[in-house]
Amino acid sequence: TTPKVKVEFDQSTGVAVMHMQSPPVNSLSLDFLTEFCINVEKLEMDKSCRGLIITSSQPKVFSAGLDIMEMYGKSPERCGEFWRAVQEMWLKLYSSDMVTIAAINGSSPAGGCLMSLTCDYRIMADNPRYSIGLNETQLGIVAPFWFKDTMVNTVGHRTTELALELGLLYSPSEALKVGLVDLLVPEDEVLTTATKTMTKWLAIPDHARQITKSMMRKPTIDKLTSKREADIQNFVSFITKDSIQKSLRMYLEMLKKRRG
Ligand code: CO8
Repeated sequence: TTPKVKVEFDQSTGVAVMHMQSPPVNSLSLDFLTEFCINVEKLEMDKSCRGLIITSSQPKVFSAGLDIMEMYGKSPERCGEFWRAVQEMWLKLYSSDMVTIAAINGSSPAGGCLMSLTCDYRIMADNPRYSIGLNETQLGIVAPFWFKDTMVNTVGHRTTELALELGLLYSPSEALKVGLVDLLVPEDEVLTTATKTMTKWLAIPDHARQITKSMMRKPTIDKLTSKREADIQNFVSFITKDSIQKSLRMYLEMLKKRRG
């Protein structure tokens, strides 16, 4: 089977580009997350790799977020395994010593938005057809505390409160305005701009930058690490409720209808 992520590592610059290539929409399935984490871990352990750019090979979509099919009609055991993999992705990226830049070349709802929020910097394609945000409430589900914390750390409390309660999906210009992304560029310049930006970040001594990053993020990381099992239990009991399964079914039907 084709790999779901493709990594290009440039030895001369120390920068890796990770292309998500899981058709059609890079949804974060258990398989995807497992492969993704193995690749991040490999790069993390390779001391010659100092920067990671995450982008999508799929047209129009960065990542559609968590694979809804992993949360629909699955056993509690499987749901727990899935959730542990979601936590792992977040822990690995949010605590990475590498400079991480999200090159957001398409829509990025929910888990896709979370993935980009773990990065040090976000560059998005200036295309009004794309959107980004934590839209969980629109599916009748609730973004967990560490999704919320990551968002608060990026855009502040009030913006997060509005965004999460309403399940807001922002256009690129709105996202820039609230600070959800850092820079908008024309679609065909997203990756080149990410590479240029990376050069600036890598001019800062690694050690000083890494300690600073850790100082900013450690309390948020420790909070999940210390509550990891409880968070899994909480997810499993929430997602397997009949009422929540019904919400997900309705959302899936809405997605299908919208296509026509
Ligand atoms: N999971 C599974 N399948 C998906 C997903 C997804 N997240 N997103 C899209 N698909 C499927 C579609 O159903 C469709 O399938 P099919 O071809 O069989 O009809 C196919 O992918 C292509 O989708 P579209 O035709 O919609 O493609 P577009 O290019 O028009 O749009 C979008 C792409 C914008 C990504 C659009 O598909 C979309 O909005 N998807 C839904 C995204 C979403 O709401 N994701 C939220 C997932 S929940 C999450 O990430 C965090 C959950 C936290 C859980 C907390 C509980 C306690």
